[in-house]
Amino acid sequence: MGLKFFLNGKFVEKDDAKLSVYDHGLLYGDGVFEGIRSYNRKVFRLGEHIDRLYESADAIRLNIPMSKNDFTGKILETLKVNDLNDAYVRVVVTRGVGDLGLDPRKCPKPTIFIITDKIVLYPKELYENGMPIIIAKTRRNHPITLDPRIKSLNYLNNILARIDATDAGMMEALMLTIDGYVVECTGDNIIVVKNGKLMTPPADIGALEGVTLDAVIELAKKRGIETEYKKMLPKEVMDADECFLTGTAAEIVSVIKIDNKVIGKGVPGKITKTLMADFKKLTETEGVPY
Ligand code: PXG
Repeated sequence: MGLKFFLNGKFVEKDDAKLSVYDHGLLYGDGVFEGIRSYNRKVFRLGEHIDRLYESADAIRLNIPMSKNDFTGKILETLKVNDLNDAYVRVVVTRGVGDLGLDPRKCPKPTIFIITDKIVLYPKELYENGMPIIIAKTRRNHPITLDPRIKSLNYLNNILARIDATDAGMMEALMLTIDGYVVECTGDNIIVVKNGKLMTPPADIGALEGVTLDAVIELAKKRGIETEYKKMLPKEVMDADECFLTGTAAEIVSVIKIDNKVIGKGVPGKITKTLMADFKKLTETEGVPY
């Protein structure tokens, strides 16, 4: 039996989950999305993802015609219908079908769909040995043009940086702000460890406020590790003792090299490995069941 997805109020087979070419999500990237994971039939931080979805929608003045409660219920139902124990959930709300002009007022009804499937971001050995990355040539969108805190369907900025990584033979790229500060990778937040302290760039310089990042910061605090939101230039990140990325899809992955600079000892660091284990335990214990 194939996968069934929620699309505009109904469950449809994967092959029948089709959209209009007049959908503004497709024509203009006019919409928002979330990527969520479930572990052992429990959805990790579902409330946080739902909140961020509605905040992203608000930020583009898209009114989701469903309550947060109903939306949450539909996500859980989609996971149940597909009988998935460990899944990746992609939730998308677009401006909907309109005409061939930008005007969002021509789109009377948002398109809503929920996909539940599997996702593997990086190969297993990268989780064990760490990952080399590059600094992308493509700079992060400036918050006054398109705020990266909005998880919009307009991901070309990230995709161009991801192409920079591929061109360099790498899996991931670190993005900088226009004025050269480290912000985040193409689909992950970045954390560095220096002298036992955790540091991550503040979201207001142009990063997504990551759900995984928040969880890791909580875990670090529980262990008495000091944490700080800090604007950092690439040199400070490259001189760190440890570095790792966090994201729903990636979970936690160690960074062992940035451009030609080896980070720390060139292997996943002690605090990184501790937090990886803490995070794994957290995903196994908390979550919304279905
Ligand atoms: N920054 C960006 C730009 C992201 O897109 C994160 C950070 C991490 O946030 P969370 O809340 O997930 O910890 C993301 C989210 C993919 C993929 O296919 C990546 C994300 C979401 C969905 C899919 O690589 N990253």
